[in-house]
Amino acid sequence: MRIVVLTGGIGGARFLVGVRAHARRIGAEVTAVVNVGDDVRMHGLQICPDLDSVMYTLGGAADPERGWGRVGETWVVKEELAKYGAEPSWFGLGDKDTATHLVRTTMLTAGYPLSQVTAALCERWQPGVTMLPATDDRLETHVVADIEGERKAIHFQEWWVRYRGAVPTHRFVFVGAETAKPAPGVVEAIAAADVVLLAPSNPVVSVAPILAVPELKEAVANGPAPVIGVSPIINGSPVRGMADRCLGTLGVEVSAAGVGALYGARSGGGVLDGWLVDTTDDKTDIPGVRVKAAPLWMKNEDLTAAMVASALDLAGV
Ligand code: FO1
Repeated sequence: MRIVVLTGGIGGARFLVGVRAHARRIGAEVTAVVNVGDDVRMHGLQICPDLDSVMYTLGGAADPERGWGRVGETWVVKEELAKYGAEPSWFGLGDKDTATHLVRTTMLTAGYPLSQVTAALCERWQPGVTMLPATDDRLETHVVADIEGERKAIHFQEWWVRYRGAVPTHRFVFVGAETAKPAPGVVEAIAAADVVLLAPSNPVVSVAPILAVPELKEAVANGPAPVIGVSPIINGSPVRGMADRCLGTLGVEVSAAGVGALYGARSGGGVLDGWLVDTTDDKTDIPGVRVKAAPLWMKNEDLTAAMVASALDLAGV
């Protein structure tokens, strides 16, 4: 069996740990198509937070408490940059993490596309799934927000890390998405998949930028594989992160039903065939979508693998 997962950062990475565990049990292959909208250039280095969260988590090197970057991290580079007064000072690069950004930036500067750079980095981390960026092209999430009384478009990282999303926010823009092409292997993986899963990642700033790549969306929406989404909202609250702020900006209810309706049924121009919700949300009804309830708290690998089994069951594969 071939499983494709559209995913963002830490929530998606934890979901992928369960996907990998379940795939090993049933002998399936997994391809993760990862959001690049959070990517940013800082201090001359190309940072890919979601690719790195997935790679470090599956490679057993992620910091479980911070939720991003490397476990056992040190911060000498950050401290030294601060002593130079180098901006942005609100964004922290750990020393170990910096090595990843140096290798990535060197390879990108030498002309390798992000997909090949990611494959090279994964040789070290052996994530056990094929990791593909959604696109090799520039695609960045920008946020239109009021900053000190002035309406501006700022990079997603500035909105989230510097302002913690706590500024009047009007919309999210996926700069470059319209002309971006799916990275090599993405459309092929979706076309050959037995099931496509939407990880319980932020629907607005993790999954939406992936689906904003026109040929990628087309491959998912019109492909042969059933598409099953896993709700990132349990009983009215996001599993983690800022999905509530993002959904609020779009005027979408922070609920399993709200996010399911945002993705929409494939039959109605959306992407979903099935929507897996938590048992506390078992009354959820999305027109045109099969809804199933299962425990969705990803407390450990076994519980997460059980969630994945429920998603495959819903897909009928
Ligand atoms: N999150 C923070 O809250 N503060 C930081 O200084 C920060 C630095 C950082 C560096 C590399 C990286 O891969 C991620 C980093 N993050 C940081 C996490 C990141 O901002 C977001 O949580 C994700 O982009 C959302 O998935």
